[in-house]
Amino acid sequence: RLDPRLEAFEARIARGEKIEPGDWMPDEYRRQLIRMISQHAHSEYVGMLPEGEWITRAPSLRRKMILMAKVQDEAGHGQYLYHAAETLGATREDMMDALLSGRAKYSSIFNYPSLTWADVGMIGWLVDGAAIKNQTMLAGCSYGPYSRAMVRICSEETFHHKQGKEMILTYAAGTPAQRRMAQDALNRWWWPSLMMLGPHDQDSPNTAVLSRWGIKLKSNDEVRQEFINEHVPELLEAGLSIPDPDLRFDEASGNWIHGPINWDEFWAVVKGNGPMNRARLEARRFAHEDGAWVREALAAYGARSQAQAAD
Ligand code: FAQ
Repeated sequence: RLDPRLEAFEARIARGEKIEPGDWMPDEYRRQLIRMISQHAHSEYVGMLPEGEWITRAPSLRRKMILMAKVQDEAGHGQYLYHAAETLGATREDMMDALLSGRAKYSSIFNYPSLTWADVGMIGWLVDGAAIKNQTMLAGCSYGPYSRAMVRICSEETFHHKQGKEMILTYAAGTPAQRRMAQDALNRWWWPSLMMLGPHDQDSPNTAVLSRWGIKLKSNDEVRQEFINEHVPELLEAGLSIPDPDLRFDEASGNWIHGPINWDEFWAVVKGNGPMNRARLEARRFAHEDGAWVREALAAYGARSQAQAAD
């Protein structure tokens, strides 16, 4: 017989209720959420780096202001997500230690270099585009704090997506050099963007339990298909070509069908051997050490405020 607490928990999820921090939940539900939310937080945090590198080199003040706001948003998303993981009992120190020691995973996509200014636009269009598809689904997930964080994050990322698309559409209709730059960025970011949505469903060990408990409402392949169906026609409309010779439209299903994904490359990146894995972790370690005085000052201020309040 099922544990009655588990039955009640599953009945709540079936009714569409949100599970909140103090509520009873199976250990595996908690473990899966901490795994996913902390990986997601790390992704936002590391995700500041590929674009952040371009802030000082933005081609106009307007583009610089937009980029600064976007990178700052990613930092904010990391904060909401670390807090959401804390509601499940994870500590900030453990999560940070896991990231900086290389134990934790974060999204494969941020281990690719941003070689030209057009990469900033392509990250906004493709990477935010893929992230929004995945996160709109997660906004409906069964864990309250994660689902609410996703609502806010998705609305901010919608702006990120629009500015990236606007930038690439401008360059795709620009001078031959701008068009080449946009196409080159697409050539490099297309396949990693498909990979970022996770392995094919048959190779996705976590999907079954995540779906059972209403955390994942769509599978990796379903979200990837949605992403492709939205973005392929728009990229083609912009006059760009997609670096997939097997890509075709299937009339029967209404889907764009992609060619084989290089999963060996994906797993190499996930295991720490992508082009930028080492540089990304070094940059985060440096920032963490460089920011030690801020954490000390905040702790001292907190202790003094508490002591004053107690007087
Ligand atoms: N990279 O069983 P599954 C953003 C791992 S935010 C690295 O299918 P699951 C915003 C996976 O962890 C982007 N590892 O896993 C932004 C698992 O290993 P584990 C991040 C990956 O959880 C935009 C193993 O493979 N978004 O971009 C990846 O059911 C622009 C087996 O995989 C989120 O984190 C990957 N791409 O499905 C910021 C959203 N994919 O942990 C700046 C929340 C899979 O068992 C600029 N996460 N793995 O050792 C999710 O929705 C899910 O975790 C998936 C993976 C869909 C990513």
